[in-house]
Amino acid sequence: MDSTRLELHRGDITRFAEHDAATAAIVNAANSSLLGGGGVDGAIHRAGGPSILEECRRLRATTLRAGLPAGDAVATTAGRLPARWVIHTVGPVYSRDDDRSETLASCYRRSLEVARDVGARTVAFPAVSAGVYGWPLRDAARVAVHTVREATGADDPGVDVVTFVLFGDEAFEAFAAELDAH
Ligand code: AR6
Repeated sequence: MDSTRLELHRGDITRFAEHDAATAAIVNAANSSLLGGGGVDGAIHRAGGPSILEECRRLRATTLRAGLPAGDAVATTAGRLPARWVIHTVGPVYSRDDDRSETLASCYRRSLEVARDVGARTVAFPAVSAGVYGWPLRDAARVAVHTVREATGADDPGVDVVTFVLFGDEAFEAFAAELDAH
């Protein structure tokens, strides 16, 4: 098949609906507890309803007793969201002194692997780590676009469409510039 299409969308990821919700995954910028928070995480749990949190609690009681490490990803149901799965990933907290961009890249790679494992055809990403976790937008966009391009450029790209869903003009412009740059 053709390679994965990369798209941009401005808006709220909880309202972003793919044509076919039955094969759509939405990525959550979560924290290691998986038990909720602010930003995208809060919005996803509010809009998706309690079933997502229930499943996160089950994961914490079974396979993820120590929580989900930064750079990793795990899927749950999407509750009432217009998607079939939420893929929770944990971005690194930005640090000026310590280059954590490999961990940020891993969030995108692992989320795409999980998407492929569950059978998702489309994946919507927020700008992981670019909010509460303080990552400068332009650099967050660079890591996101570069990593997704690289991870989907192989013979078996796995998913058909990856959409970066950006909240606000600054984030949208940063991702648009990065996509145009290559
Ligand atoms: N749709 C799309 N993008 C959004 C939305 C939304 N509804 N809400 C915020 N953004 P953040 P992080 C943007 O803080 O930096 C939580 O408390 C936002 O403007 O959600 O990875 C978690 O529980 C920013 O560009 O995630 C963790 O503790 C981007 O999404 C922590 O925050 C990411 O911002 C994770 O911090």
